[in-house]
Amino acid sequence: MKVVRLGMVAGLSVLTVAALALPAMVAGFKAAYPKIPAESALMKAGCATCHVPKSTKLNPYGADLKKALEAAKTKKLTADVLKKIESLDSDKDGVKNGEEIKKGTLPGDPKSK
Ligand SMILES: [Ca+2]
Repeated sequence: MKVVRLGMVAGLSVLTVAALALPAMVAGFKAAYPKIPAESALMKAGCATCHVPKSTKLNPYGADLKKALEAAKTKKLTADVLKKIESLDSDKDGVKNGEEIKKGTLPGDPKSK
């Protein structure tokens, strides 16, 4: 019983951290890219820009972004950090991250390009 309760507490903590961290990340992303097409998949993606939907797991774009944040020794998502991975094609769909963002497609999802 104790183990189950401990697991629930740990699970809640993970959810709380995610809920606190992600809106700031989404806000940082949208501030860096104010011209994302309004009705695009990217504009609707929110957390799924960098994460596997409904998960804290990172998609390939999120993983590259994490590396860039670590290299810049920051946790704050800025335009400078985002620019560093624009020339990559994180999801390997043949379209570079920067181009995908301009078009409003998902840089971490190879089915979106
Ligand atoms: Ca893509």
